[in-house]
Amino acid sequence: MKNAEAKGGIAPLDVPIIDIDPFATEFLLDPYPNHDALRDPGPVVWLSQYEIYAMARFEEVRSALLDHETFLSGRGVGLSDFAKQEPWRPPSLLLEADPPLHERTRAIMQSVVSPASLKRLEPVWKLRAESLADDLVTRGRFDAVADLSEVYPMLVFPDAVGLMEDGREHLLVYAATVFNAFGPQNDLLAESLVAARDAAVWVARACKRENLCKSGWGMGVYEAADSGACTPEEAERLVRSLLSAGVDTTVNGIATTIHALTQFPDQWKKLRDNPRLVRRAVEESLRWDSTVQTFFRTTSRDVRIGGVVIPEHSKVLLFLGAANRDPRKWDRPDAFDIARSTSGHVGFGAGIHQCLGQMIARLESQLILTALMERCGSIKIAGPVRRRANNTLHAVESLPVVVSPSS
Ligand code: OVV
Repeated sequence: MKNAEAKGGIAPLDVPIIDIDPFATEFLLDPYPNHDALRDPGPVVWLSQYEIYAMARFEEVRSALLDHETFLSGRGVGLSDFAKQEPWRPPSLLLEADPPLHERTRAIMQSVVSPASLKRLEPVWKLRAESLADDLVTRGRFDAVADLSEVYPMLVFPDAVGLMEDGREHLLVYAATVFNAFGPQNDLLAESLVAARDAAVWVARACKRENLCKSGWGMGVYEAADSGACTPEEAERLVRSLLSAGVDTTVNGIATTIHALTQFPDQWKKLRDNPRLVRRAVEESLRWDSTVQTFFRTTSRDVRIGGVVIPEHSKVLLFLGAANRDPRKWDRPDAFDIARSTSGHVGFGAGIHQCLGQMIARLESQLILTALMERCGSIKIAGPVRRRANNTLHAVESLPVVVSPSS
């Protein structure tokens, strides 16, 4: 056994045994060639490397996400079982919580990150997208990660939360570690934890009330505490959720959308011919190359799936990215097609834990993509595309592109 934290027990008799390591670097860099081997043997498989159950078909993944009473989040949504192992940081009160706690914290966050607050922010976010796109088109050649996808969310999100100015660059390092920490204790996590030491200190400071602007989502959470919805300590940890989940996700989501459009020039053309497809393009990108590839749950009871019983207290790895390309669900699953219906995709999860920030993510993606598409006739890969291995995110490190101004 590779990992001390994954004491899943001996291989069950009735479940296909798979020896693929979904947290090996090659897998993380390019998960797709492995997905058939995880989906085809059965609705539930056993990953011998970690001694855990896994599901990679759309139906079962979605059903598990919807059944939060059987598939718990409170024992962690990573490999580590919080009932057996101390988490690397105090658990998220949102992501790593079950009802009734989750109902209370989710309601607080939903009242703070409201559609109305986003509507107020949209005009400024649009201007910032347009000004960035102007610069990039003038340059003609740029890195769609370093110069675009890592830039735009940082131009809008930290201000919306109301974060202090100094040290915001720590956000990306911190988030990469948060997402690495859902995987096993591999080299990737070890290196990430070392790299993020200063970032974790900064994030802890940034979440404090005295370091947040008066208006902003962060202070909004503290105001909820003032009215009795939670304690000030809970508010601090809920602000941490915004910082953990709100940056690296959109950074990689935007990079992935652009990557997809460079690989499918006909789709770029289709989008330029019909800009109203931008919403669908963003959604299809999440389906076709899901930013969050995996999350775990822990079973609260014996649960029968297909012909097999997953015993209670089992960690189960859910392959969201594989579900979103399951041929049992999707026609031509590997084709990036911005005109298709992506209804039901699990790129934002499903059920009570479904992405709280999905409206933020969609707005950022749509605004920057629209600004870019209005200015660029073509966008082409202009150098080696590099992936960044992460235990949870399908991340892009470098995406050199050349754009031509629209005629
Ligand atoms: C969805 C998500 C990812 C990472 C961290 C958190 C949430 C959090 O709540 O801290």
